[in-house]
Amino acid sequence: MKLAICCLVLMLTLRACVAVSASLKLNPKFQYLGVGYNGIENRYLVIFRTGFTKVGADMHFNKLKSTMNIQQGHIPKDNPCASGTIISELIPHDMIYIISCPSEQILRLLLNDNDITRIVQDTVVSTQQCSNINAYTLPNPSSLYWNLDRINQENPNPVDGFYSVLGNGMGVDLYVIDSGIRSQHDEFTNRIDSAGYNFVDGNSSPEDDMPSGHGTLVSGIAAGTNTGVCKMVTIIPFKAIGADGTGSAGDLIAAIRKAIDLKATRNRPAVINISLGTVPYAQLDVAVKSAVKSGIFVSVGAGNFKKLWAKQSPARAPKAFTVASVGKDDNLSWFSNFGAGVDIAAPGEDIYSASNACDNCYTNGYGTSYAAPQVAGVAACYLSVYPTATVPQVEAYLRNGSWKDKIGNIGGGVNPGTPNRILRSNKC
Ligand SMILES: [Ca+2]
Ligand SMILES: [Ca+2]
Repeated sequence: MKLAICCLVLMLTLRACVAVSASLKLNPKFQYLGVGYNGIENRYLVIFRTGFTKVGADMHFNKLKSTMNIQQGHIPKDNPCASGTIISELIPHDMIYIISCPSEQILRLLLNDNDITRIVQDTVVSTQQCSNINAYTLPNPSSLYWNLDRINQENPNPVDGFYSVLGNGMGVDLYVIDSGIRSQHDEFTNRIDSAGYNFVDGNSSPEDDMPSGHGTLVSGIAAGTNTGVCKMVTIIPFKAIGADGTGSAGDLIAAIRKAIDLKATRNRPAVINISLGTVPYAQLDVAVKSAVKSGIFVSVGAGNFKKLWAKQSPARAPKAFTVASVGKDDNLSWFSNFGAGVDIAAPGEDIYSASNACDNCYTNGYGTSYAAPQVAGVAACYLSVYPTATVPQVEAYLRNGSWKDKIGNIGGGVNPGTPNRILRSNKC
């Protein structure tokens, strides 16, 4: 019984519109939009040949009006077939017009007209929708997650308890080159890839044994399920810092080179986060340049010495995306490096994230180390929506989409040259 009612409804619907025959759809001058193209039924653009004149178009219209009894004027958006066939005025620059509700006979007549090159079904135009934005209600108390709360909204106060980000990170690799990771922590369940490596000890177990858990904190900020910016990205931990909190430029370079190799074999979009620094060191800058050349976006903390970005590597590397720190008032942090080589700023004070003390332990930290992974997270999430984006495209997305002119203590000789941009997570 239900089936019968359904068929009756379908028949009534079909009778209300003018069907287009299969043979007409095969006409090379006729472009009927297929499934998925949002074509508008009974509405077509008629395109005159190049060089056709407005006088010729008027003669064409007069012929249609007199011989086919077609009206010319405005085509109503709703129920256009209620008024029979209507043609619009000429759109002179493009030498096209719109026809609504033509019969098959009229369409064939137009297709046989040598002054008409093509008839294309009209298509629905809609406003730009942010269909790839993922929205999250922050856990209680949301004040712990102030950084996530801030970067999805224009102003820092008041934050609203919600976080949102373009993309989710699925299919993207995030290389965290740091002190390793507490791999069993709740924030990372099923998202740490076995390609991780320990460059300090030369084995494939990059567990975080540094007392402050720097790498675990950084990973949780970029990618933690609750504390992270990009919640479904794949984490590849590269341990280049030992338990004493130091490592070598050589190990850091080796880690960057391994990420480049893995990017090529895994063939997935990739981001590197480096929340580490050393003296200006050309070989390290070259390695970053190679990573960017291979298509990897590289986010680097600007450093915490209240000095120019150029005083350390790899923050000074031109190809690095160098991240300064701001606090809850949007001011550049008292410790943050600054200057024209900074690409963007992100929250870097009192940032809550996973601790390596236990599988459900948390802690918080201050430093550009904790600002950079937020940028890495936004970049990784963006790449999950646009997996073929180049590094310059990711950089342009971050720069152009940023919250601009929010940092109060820039300009007038204060923190000279620093661009006034704060990371935005939900630009689409
Ligand atoms: Ca918010
Ligand atoms: Ca840069």
